[in-house]
Amino acid sequence: MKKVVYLVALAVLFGCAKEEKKKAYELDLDLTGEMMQVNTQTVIQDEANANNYYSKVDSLTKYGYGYKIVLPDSLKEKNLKVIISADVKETESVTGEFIISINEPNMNNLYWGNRPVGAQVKDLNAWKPYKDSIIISSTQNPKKNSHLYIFNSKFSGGGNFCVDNFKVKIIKQ
Ligand SMILES: [Ca+2]
Repeated sequence: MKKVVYLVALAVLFGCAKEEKKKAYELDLDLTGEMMQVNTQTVIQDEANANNYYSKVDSLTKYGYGYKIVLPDSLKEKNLKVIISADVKETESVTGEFIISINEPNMNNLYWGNRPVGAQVKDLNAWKPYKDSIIISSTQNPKKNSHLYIFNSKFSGGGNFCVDNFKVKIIKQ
């Protein structure tokens, strides 16, 4: 039976303008004691709505907004299902993706996975709801000092990859 052990669904790109701005620009803001925001420099104000903020990257910026999560021991050596949901928009090429990795403090990769949004999103210049998941096996999630990183990226192609309302849920299988 699946058991939801860890809900880190964050609406950090939601909310009122004042609150959003504060959160968006406080680097490494530790929201729960167990997670931080990463790549907050990619968060910009929405041209169409001054109350809204979202993450925008191109193939030069590469690394977009996301989360660094301290993996508790209770989740190590377990199969984890990581569920990602967001609103996404591509402007020229649908090459954006979500990256999921587990890293030791020296950034040695214990796990690396990706989910290209092109599998679901075909249209350009329109915000689309996106949801996908990835399974990390227990062997890829060893009992070591580690963090789980989840962020968006664009490594190739023209234009911008935009992400809003980025939420993550981790389920122990
Ligand atoms: Ca937003």
